[in-house]
Amino acid sequence: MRMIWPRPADSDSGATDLEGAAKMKLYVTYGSPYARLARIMVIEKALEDRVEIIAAKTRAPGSPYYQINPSGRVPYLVDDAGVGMEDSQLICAYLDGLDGRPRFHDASHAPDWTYLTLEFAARSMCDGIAVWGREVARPENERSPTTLAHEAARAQRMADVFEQRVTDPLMQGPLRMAHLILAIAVEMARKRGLVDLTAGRPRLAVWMRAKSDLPSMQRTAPP
Ligand SMILES: N[C@@H](CCC(=O)N[C@@H](CS)C(=O)NCC(=O)O)C(=O)O
Repeated sequence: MRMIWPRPADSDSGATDLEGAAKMKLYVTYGSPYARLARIMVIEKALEDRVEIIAAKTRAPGSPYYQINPSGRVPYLVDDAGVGMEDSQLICAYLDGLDGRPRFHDASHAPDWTYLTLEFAARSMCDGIAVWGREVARPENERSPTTLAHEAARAQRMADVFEQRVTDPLMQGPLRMAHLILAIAVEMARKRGLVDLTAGRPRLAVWMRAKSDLPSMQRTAPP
């Protein structure tokens, strides 16, 4: 995969591994759930020697990070050829496919719509909780109670959906993106003080315990 995006100015001075090959660079913030997905992928795919994790300064006027990724968002991956790409969905698929044996993504050309509906429902839930987290991080007088209530209610409805769906074999089998996204969404809701979405949802609670115990989840837990 090659994306058309200007190479960052510092791509020639990148860190190198023992063989002298340029390392990929993954720009993150440690509180970002989307960056966490990419960090989990680095661990799950044993890419830690090939990917340097770099903390980016986001949401800061004039941040030097904007020279690297003009959108200013994380995660952002600069591959070993200096080509940059953004969005957790793209970056996770790219990292997962590097060894030609993707585990978290379907390598076949026939989409599994049943699975994908679960993945995108989890992504929708995660997006809503991220909006809630951003809103609550604003100064109190800038927060929108309407947005907070809207996202809090969405999170509850989606948790109800997954209370029903986590027993589906697609949510029980080997780890896939849908599992990672749902797990980081539920953890984010609890960690940021929205709510423990597993409370009163016994199936989701059991499912979450197993996911939270994964080494890649533990090692990427937000501060
Ligand atoms: N759809 C994107 C969302 C990325 C995103 O929203 N990242 C947030 C952090 S959670 C960010 O970088 N915000 C900084 C900004 O908006 O300037 C993805 O999946 O990577």
